[in-house]
Amino acid sequence: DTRIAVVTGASSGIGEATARTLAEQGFHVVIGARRLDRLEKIAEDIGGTALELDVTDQDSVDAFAAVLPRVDVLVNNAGGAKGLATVAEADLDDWRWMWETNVLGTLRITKALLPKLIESGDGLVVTVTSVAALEAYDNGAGYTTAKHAEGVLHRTLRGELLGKPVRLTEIAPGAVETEFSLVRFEGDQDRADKVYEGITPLVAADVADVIGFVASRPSHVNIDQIVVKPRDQASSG
Ligand code: NJP
Repeated sequence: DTRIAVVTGASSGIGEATARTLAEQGFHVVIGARRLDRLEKIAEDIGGTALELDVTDQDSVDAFAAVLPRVDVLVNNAGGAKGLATVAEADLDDWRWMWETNVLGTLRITKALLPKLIESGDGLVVTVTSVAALEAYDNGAGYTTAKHAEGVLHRTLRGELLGKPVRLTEIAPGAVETEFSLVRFEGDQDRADKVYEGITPLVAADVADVIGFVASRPSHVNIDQIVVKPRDQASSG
């Protein structure tokens, strides 16, 4: 039986690269995101299945989960950031978007697919958090708090599933050149480019390689957490 890997947020960046890597490893990959046109092109390329998915919408998550016959791997990758602001000037709409997408989005899809991951007999949940899940930095609290919460959600599940046939790995990337910064700054390319000043960022395939490594370990091996950063990216405290 072909093993099925689900990758959320696979219409670009790390998710797209991960879908390609897992397809090369022999998984049938089901890719979900809001931009179905992009997904369909990627699915055609990799021989996978494209399904519309909005992780902030429970009906969308339920419809997505309902059509999956089995799930062996779930990559919780859908996410992102909006804005940069001090706590004093926090934009509540930006915070709401980040919490809905990164925290409740990951909760919704994980909850919906958990029974199938357990049923698989050898399930794997990979959650793409961030170095922002491990650190605090000025102007970043909307994103860092959301990514911390997503990380704690994932690590809690790791404890709760002990004794069940599901492995859980958190991947915490540093700066990766994707559409992430464009989304954060709402299409402002100049601001997005400044993020990478002084460092050579990772590319999406660097992170996908790590996820591919995790997915190809034997079923008794759990890799709890991997932090992957550009060589010259400092810790931010
Ligand atoms: O960014 P991007 P990345 N429902 O913008 C999707 C984390 N990370 O690959 O829905 C479903 O290219 C969106 O698809 P669409 C980051 O927090 C990154 O860098 O079609 N999907 C797109 O496919 C995130 O968790 C960096 O717009 C939704 C994807 O998410 C993960 O890496 C650093 C959605 C985002 O792809 C992948 O981000 C770091 C929704 N409601 C952590 N909303 C970095 N790049 O530097 C968005 O530490 N998506």
